[in-house]
Amino acid sequence: MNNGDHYPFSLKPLPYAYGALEPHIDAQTVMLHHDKHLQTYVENLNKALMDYPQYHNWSLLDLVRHYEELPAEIRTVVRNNAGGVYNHNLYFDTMQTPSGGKPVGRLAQAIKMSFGSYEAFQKKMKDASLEQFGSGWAWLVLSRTGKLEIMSTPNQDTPFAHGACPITLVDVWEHAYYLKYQNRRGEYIDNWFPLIHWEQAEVNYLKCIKGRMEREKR
Ligand code: MN3
Repeated sequence: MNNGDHYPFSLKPLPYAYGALEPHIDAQTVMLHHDKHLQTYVENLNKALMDYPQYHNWSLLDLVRHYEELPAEIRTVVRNNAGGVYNHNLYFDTMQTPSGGKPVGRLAQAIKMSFGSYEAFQKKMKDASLEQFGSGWAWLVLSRTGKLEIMSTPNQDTPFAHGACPITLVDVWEHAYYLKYQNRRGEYIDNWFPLIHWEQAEVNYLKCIKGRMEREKR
């Protein structure tokens, strides 16, 4: 049985309607981003793995974290496309209808402790988004040393390569915002903050902490 988390991968449905993120992100952008861009990553990942049955039981996370163990001829294409699928699934899942919500639970405390305030977190996140040259992502992560950090990655790379665990993320590829914001990436980031699904981010955070504790026990 394929629970969807190994080859052949399929497009994870959007957890909301295309228009759910309006007016911050328009329905057409969400539709193209999910149904076309993400679909292409899914298809290219499956194509890359097709002739390598020994990896057909690897989960998406296995592929994202351990692509370096793959044969050289598919390493880069899996790095880009498994990363593309993983990053977009997390991105779409960690947004919701604009609520103006703020961080909750233990994550709220950790943000306050690490950055001083929610506003200081926003500034750092926006800076990282603007400083990422070309295509990539900005992330709130739990670092290797167990601290909250902001980072950016190019292309479809993930924080796992740096020993960090993702909590929330924003897509700064132009396809994520160009229709509505053209070259104004900063304005898009400002409009992304009210979309953050903080309850989901808290779930991601607690999962990161648990994973870290389990690794330390070993
Ligand atoms: Mn994208």
